[in-house]
Amino acid sequence: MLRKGEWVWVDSGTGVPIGARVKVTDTGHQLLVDDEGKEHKLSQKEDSIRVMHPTSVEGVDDMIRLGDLNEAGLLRNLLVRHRQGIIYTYTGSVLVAVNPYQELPLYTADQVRRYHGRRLGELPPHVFAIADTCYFNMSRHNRDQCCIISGESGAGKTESTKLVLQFLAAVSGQHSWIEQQILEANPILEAFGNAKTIRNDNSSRFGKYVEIFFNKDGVIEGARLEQYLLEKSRVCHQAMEERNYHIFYCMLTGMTTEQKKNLCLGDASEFNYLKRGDCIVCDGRDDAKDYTRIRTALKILTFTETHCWEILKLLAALLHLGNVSFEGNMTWVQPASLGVSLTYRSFMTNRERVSKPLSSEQAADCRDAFVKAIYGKLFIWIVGRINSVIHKTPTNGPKYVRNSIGLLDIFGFENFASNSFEQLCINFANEQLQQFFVRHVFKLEQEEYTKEDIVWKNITFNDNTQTLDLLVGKPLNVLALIDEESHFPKGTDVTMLNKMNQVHAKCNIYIPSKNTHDMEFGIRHFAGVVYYDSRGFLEKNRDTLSSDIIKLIDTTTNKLLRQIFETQLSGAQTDGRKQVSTLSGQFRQSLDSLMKALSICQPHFIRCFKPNDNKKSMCFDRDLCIRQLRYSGMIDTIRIRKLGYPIRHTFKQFLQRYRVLLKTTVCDPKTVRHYYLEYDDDDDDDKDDRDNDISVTLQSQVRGYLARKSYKSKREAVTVLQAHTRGMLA
Ligand code: AOV
Ligand code: MG
Repeated sequence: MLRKGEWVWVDSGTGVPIGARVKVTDTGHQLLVDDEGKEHKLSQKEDSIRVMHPTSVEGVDDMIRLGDLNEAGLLRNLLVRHRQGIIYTYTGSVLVAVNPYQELPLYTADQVRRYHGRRLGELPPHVFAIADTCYFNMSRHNRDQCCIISGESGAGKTESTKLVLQFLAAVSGQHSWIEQQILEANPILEAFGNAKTIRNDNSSRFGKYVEIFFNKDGVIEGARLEQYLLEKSRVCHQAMEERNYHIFYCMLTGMTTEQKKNLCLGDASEFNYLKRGDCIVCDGRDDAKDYTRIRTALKILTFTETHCWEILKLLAALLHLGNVSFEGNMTWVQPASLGVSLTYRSFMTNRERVSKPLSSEQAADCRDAFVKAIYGKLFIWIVGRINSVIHKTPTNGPKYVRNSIGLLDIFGFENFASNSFEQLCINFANEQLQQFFVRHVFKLEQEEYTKEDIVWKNITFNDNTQTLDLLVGKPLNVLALIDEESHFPKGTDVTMLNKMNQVHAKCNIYIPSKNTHDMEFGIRHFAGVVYYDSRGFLEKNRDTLSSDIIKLIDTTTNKLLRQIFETQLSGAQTDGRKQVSTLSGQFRQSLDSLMKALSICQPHFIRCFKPNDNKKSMCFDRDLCIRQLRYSGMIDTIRIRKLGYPIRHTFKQFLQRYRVLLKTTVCDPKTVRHYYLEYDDDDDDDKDDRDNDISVTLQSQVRGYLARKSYKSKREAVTVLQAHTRGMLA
């Protein structure tokens, strides 16, 4: 029989039970009101109702402590806290951060001081607590740390990254010029690499890994940026309600009339490349103000006036190119002109080089490829320049020690209505990170058991090895096949797809296309099945500029343009048909070195959650959150824990609960005290004590207790333990 006011779990119709409270109506009938305010009749479903564990009623700081250690429990814990305005929650040492979509007074200098030097779990969960743990572990153990920040678009990865960086800069406490330069790299990166999308007004369209270097005194002395896979297509095309990269709108509102006149620039609405999404202004952003901010940042990072002007000139050229249209039958006077390069394609026959005119459509594609290549190279060049300023290799000789904290802010798992080559690369990256995460959680769990002398056997965990094998592991894996076909002059998307279907037909992770007209194939990712449209794969993967365009660039006197294409130009001069590495090849390479770097660090994880799709505060979408709980690995974390020993008491709780089982002799406060002291003072003695089952269990509880809390000295530990045992057995 349920009592009035009691909390229970009821079926929500979505597979994940929802919390509900027993209410008694005026007529004396009982009914249930669930977390979303919906009323449920009691009578029919009583057998599907379970009483809620007290920890789920109010919510807990660490989800591991939930009595109801399941999806419903995790979900409700986030919900209850979200309603109280609490955005941070732990799952063990993993931080879950729910985007508040409002400014919270959580990040002041006072808060930095409050969290600095405290242990994880001592204070309410906070991104600063994770940052401080990184800093503490690095300084204490001289070990490199990394912080992996994940989540879907708009979940708060970039903001969290900035907060960790802000904290580290504050506690490393020098307010030096280099620190300032590292912080100022961000506005530049965001100007050139972020854009308004339907999911996020400031969406990063590239992945990044920032390593911050500290000297032996814990002072920041430099940093290094690595960027991954900028979305180049955005420069030429944007979906409805989306914008091109911020920098274009900023320069057009921020430059002086004089400067604009010089570059023949007007309003954003005059440029095809800026209005494809029918969205010129972005609510809540002030492009003119941002322009000033970007210029200041560029100055701090030692970009000269000339550099800046060259960049603006190049960006203006891209905008003008976007307004060029092509008609049939164009004739050109100059042979190596831009016009010829965009409207003709030359190729080698057996004997000679011939030129073929392109259709106006092909010419427009050629123009876009040119523009995308320039923007992509410009971005890489800017990152390189920033690195040359903030990343100084140590000059103090080989013995010089420095430690680092790496922050990974990378695109989350993607599954759209239509997925292409970019999604395959992004999801591949996420598979690798997922494996890294699950293995880490598994390892931690194992370490905990070893520490407590608990036998851990026969526990195997299914991770996503199979998917990774299909993608990059086994012979003729998916990425290898794509690469092979890209190098093959006659290869097309169709021949590539056929090969994949053939080779992987029997693999249950791969879903072949349905028939010969179907251009889609599917892959079972850890976060769900994604269907990829193979059209355009090879061209995107080849990522080459036509040799005509490279030749054209080689004729330019524009210094910046020559600089950003430096590698291509030098390559073109030596060997015209040199095999360039493919996009997926490059991506795999940089991902490999990222994984290598991560694997030698002690990792920390921040899982960012998006509470709803409308960028609204105080609105919690259950379905959206359960999906994120699943693919962020939170459910895996508890699954692993449940495979082992999910229930954990502190020593005190344990003793309170089981003291009745103790033999009276052991229960004598004096003996007990002596026993523990003995154990604590001399490890060799505990062999004798193992005769008694209960005392062995107790002993490992004591050890666990001592391990969990850390004390400054053994003396302190003993005193605390003494006080505890006395209190408990009194
Ligand atoms: P993302 O990096 O995860 O998305 P952002 O970090 O850009 O997401 O966050 C999106 C927006 O959410 C920000 O512009 C803020 O308005 C808001 N926000 C996030 N975290 C906080 C916070 N702690 N406090 C206040 N507001 C916050 V993407 O880059 O799109 O994957 O590609
Ligand atoms: Mg971002």
